[in-house]
Amino acid sequence: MKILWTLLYWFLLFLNAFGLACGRNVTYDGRSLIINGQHKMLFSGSIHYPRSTPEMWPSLIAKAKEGGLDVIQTYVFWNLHEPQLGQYDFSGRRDLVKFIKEIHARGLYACLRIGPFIESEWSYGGLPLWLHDIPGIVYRSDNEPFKLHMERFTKKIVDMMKSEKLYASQGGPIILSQIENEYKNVEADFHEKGPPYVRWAAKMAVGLQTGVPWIMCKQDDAPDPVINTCNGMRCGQTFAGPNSPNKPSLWTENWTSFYQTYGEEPYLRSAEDIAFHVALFIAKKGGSYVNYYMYHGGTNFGRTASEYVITSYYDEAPLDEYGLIRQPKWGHLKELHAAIKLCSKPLLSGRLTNLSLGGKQEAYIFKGNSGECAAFLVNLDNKRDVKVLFQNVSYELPRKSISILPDCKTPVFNTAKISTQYNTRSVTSRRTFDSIEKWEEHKEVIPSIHKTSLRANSFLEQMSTTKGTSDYLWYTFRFPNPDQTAQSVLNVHSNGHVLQAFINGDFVGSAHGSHQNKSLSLEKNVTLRTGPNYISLLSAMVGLPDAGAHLERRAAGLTRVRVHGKDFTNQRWGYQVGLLGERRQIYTDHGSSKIQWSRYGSSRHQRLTWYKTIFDEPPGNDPVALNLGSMGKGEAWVNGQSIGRYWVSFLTSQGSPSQTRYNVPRSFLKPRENLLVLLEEEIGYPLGISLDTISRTKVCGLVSESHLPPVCSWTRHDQSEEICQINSGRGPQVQLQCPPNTTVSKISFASFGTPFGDCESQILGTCHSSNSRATVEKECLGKSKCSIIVASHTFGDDPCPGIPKSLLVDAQCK
Ligand SMILES: *[C@@H]1O[C@H](CO)[C@@H](O)[C@H](O)[C@H]1NC(C)=O
Ligand SMILES: *[C@@H]1O[C@H](CO)[C@@H](O)[C@H](O)[C@H]1NC(C)=O
Ligand SMILES: *[C@@H]1O[C@H](CO)[C@@H](O)[C@H](O)[C@H]1NC(C)=O
Ligand SMILES: *[C@@H]1O[C@H](CO)[C@@H](O)[C@H](O)[C@H]1NC(C)=O
Ligand SMILES: *[C@@H]1O[C@H](CO)[C@@H](O)[C@H](O)[C@H]1NC(C)=O
Ligand SMILES: *[C@@H]1O[C@H](CO)[C@@H](O)[C@H](O)[C@H]1NC(C)=O
Ligand SMILES: *[C@H]1O[C@H](CO)[C@@H](O)[C@H](O)[C@H]1NC(C)=O
Repeated sequence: MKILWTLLYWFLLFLNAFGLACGRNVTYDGRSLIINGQHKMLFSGSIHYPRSTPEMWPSLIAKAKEGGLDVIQTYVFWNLHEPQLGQYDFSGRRDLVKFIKEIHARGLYACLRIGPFIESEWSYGGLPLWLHDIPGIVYRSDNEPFKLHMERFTKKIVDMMKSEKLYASQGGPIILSQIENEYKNVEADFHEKGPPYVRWAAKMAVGLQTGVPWIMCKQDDAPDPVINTCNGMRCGQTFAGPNSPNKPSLWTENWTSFYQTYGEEPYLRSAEDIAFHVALFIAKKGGSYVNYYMYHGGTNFGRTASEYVITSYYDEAPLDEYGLIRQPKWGHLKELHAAIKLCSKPLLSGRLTNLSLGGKQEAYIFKGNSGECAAFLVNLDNKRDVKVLFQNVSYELPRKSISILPDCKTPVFNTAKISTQYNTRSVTSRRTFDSIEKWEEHKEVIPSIHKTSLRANSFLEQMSTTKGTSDYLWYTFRFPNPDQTAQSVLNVHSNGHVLQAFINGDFVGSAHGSHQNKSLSLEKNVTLRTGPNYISLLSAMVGLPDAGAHLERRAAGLTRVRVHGKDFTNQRWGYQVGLLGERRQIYTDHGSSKIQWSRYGSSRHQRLTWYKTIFDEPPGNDPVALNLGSMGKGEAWVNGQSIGRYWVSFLTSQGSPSQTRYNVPRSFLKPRENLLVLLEEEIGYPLGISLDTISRTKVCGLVSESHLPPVCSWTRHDQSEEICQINSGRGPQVQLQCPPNTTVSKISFASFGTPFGDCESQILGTCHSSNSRATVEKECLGKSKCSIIVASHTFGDDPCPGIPKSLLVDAQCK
């Protein structure tokens, strides 16, 4: 008998060691995903591993977890992993396995969106450009060459995840994977080749036997057992629902903002609006999975951004480009998650009923079998705050808001009432480069036709000529002065994106398109000389296309050139792929040392100049950014690593650049003598560049007496988990929290009464408690966090009885 027990013990140990015993069965039904037999309400956030650095991953994931997320979602970036057919790269920022393991280490789940077409404002939508050269290929269609490579890469990734035991079925964190991406947007363009491709993709994916469900987003005909999911801003209103009663409602992209292109202002989506639509999706559509796209956007390093997309990606997300917590977005969503988690039981097992509470007011009630009850009270009226009666109790509902009642009685959260703190980004200039001794320059040679070796008799298409190795393609031509007149007209048309024209080495004009209209034309009066004239046209791309059907048919570069009315399009042009500085890797230590650099300003300014300087790392841990506000357009490298394209001269309708600060991750830096190299395409002023550090040390709270108290008081449940208990009794509070390792050093403003303003600017109102500042200082100065109950008794007595009051506090952390 004893031997039997011993054997059993060893057997169990063996199972455990191989991860079999802890494998989790992931299935689903009409209500939700089911993990290990349990229905789940899951909040998820997109964080794309190559848009930050491995050094940033642990803290990003930890902040996501603290913000109440259960799942981290990422795309897989095919062209990053297989830059050449069969040559794979999973190093550094490309280390997908390390990223997934980091998610696992923090106790979160992962959703792997393999695609492998991903769009994602990523160069070529993630497809490797070498696909273009495969004969007969049609991307994303029932096309054998494409399917062959798509299957090969998908299998490569799935096998990699399997061999590292990363699927939940193997004890790992991956609970979902995605095949294709928003295909319904383009399916009609593929006519009869579309539907069989969808069926093939689903079958191929399911055949890979991951043990976890597959999803297709925005694909209402996703074949069983693949789940169709919603992407968008307002799935609570727009989602037609799963295509089978046995599939749950999942929202895979809840856009927290929107990507930004050059010439555009950032898209601001308020925390209140996001929270409203998430709560509506859960209440009205029975949603059980919501993913924020993006939770952290990060940086499009190098040339990875797609057409006209700026280098900073979704900076407005709950974690900003630098990974700093953006308030109140992060905190308001954290409270929303906590409030919804308090409703988990009735939400996941209860029955849904609804009732009207007025013209534009509705209640959604979830009732469980053992008496659990949760309610969502919705005011769809955008203009009016209302009072509603629900189960004989009166509730105030601000305009366009949802109150969450985890017991059908007590509202713990309202989507329009922010009780979490605000914070703003502070920028400190750490280094300037304002003396000419600090800079050296190197002028790129403007090639004329006898310096180029590639020839063709009609215009070459840009992407298929550069093969994506450079943004730049030179078109060069030589012609005799047509009729001896000095004045002439140059006329150029291009499919995009940016054109610079030189005649006999002199700049004559430039033009660019935009995200809305990529094509451009240039018409310039030019002076010709007698004898041969040399025309050099530089066509630059600002990212490869990433969206729409038939990417393989897209064209960029020049389409027509006329001089003096005569068409020179179908003549023998010479080409140079890329710039000489790029070819010599002038931006690396090694490449730079082999270049003849000149003193800054040693000759007249020229378009296309390389600049070089060195700098020491700023002290501390705050994120670092380069302010390139004095430059025009180009690319910047720090110690050989590209921090991305910049384009400061393309102004928005408000007259400002779309982006002036460019993220320099600390991990790119060494303590001393970092090499900074810039390629300026236009005329820039490097002496105006500064190196800044970024912090969010200014915090602010604005809470009224009628606010709800914070959703949770967190109590330690066991060693690892904190649980949220409904906060009772203590009333509304202003809660301030400083960034790690800092404390409140100054109260810049404090008023309990009727202060005017918000966290940008503050003025005292007619009602003001003279004890406001002293009370707040006593509670907060020198502390890393503090909370003040918003009620008269906190401040001694009531400064204006009968008048609704609030507390506005603005503080500085140090
Ligand atoms: C997973 O769960 C489903 C449904 O509950 C069940 O039918 C199946 O046998 C389970 N599979 C494993 C491997 O436990
Ligand atoms: C309430 O439920 C009924 C019956 O299920 C449905 O027809 C109606 O559209 C729902 N109303 C709202 C506002 O969702
Ligand atoms: C509401 O009040 C009415 C009459 O006062 C009573 O009959 C009813 O049971 C109450 N309903 C609830 C849900 O308390
Ligand atoms: C796009 O720009 C080109 C060149 O400036 C112009 O000819 C064309 O009409 C524009 N197209 C649209 C749709 O605005
Ligand atoms: C070129 O010069 C002519 C005559 O001086 C003038 O009318 C025309 O507007 C000019 N065109 C451009 C594009 O500058
Ligand atoms: C906070 O200070 C500790 C101890 O000095 C240090 O180890 C840690 O890295 C600091 N954290 C941050 C976020 O700066
Ligand atoms: C996604 O979240 C935002 C808030 O971040 C919200 O405004 C939006 O409506 C949500 N999208 C959907 C489809 O619910």
